[in-house]
Amino acid sequence: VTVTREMRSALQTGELFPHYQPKVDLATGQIMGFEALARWQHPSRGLLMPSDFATVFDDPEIGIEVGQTLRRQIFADVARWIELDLHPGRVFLNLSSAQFAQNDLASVLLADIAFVGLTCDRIGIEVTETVLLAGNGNRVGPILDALHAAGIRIALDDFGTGYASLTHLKQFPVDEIKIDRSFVQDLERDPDDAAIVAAVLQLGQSLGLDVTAEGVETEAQARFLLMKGCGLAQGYLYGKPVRGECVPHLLERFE
Ligand code: G
Ligand code: G
Ligand code: NA
Ligand code: MN
Repeated sequence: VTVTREMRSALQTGELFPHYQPKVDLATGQIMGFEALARWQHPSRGLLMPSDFATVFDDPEIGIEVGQTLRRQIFADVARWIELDLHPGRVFLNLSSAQFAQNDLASVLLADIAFVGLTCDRIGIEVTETVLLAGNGNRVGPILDALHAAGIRIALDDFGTGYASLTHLKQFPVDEIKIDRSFVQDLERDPDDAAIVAAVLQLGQSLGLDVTAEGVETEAQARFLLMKGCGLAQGYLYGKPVRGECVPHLLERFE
């Protein structure tokens, strides 16, 4: 309750904003895009991470407004980078379950993209399996279908950690799966994790899906992933999430 009330004022004062973490092509190290991750510059508690305020994303009262505030900043940032002649690739935002309670989520999201002059080939969304399972009166499928048809790519986040059902990959217009960092972390020591990662990569290949490995921190992990055919990676080895202001500098290093 308190965090909801505090977030209401945070939305007015601009304390909630995105950071961006690069997604790279494992083979070349080139930046292929970013994931936008929420941060809250709290007036007394400092910079908060999503784990400190995760409840607001799914709060039925405020989740929709939180999502709107973040996505408008994200779209404006991406439009600015393109204006600067930079090539940010595709930028993914996370959608929460509460946001799918909004009937017209697809059309307002597409309108926000168009408002800043962006096209959908610049944008992707990430949803977890929990979001797919929540269903929201079967709104999730049609909304994802509409976004996908418009050219937005759909990534399934934290793959393998939830009530994973392979049916989701058939039932929803998924373009990409993201291997949760809990599987990547111990890749070198835990043969079970190594086997799971290899199996997910094979599944991705068979179904024609992009696969991103999350939480890549070491060269050894990167080598294993590359050897098993993983295309994309995200993690501290390539870059921590940074403020939007830092992204042009990051991109210029790679141009
Ligand atoms: O930034 P960090 O790695 O701590 O993020 C932790 C989790 O919070 C991630 O799983 C991410 O998907 C989620 N998250 C980050 N930003 C957002 C957001 O804007 N909306 C939603 N729904 N989840 C987010
Ligand atoms: O929930 P999601 O998987 O989208 O969130 C990613 C979270 O993981 C963020 O909080 C981000 O800051 C964190 N993160 C990103 N890269 C790494 C990494 O290489 N190692 C660790 N330990 N955490 C990471
Ligand atoms: Na995510
Ligand atoms: Mn993730």
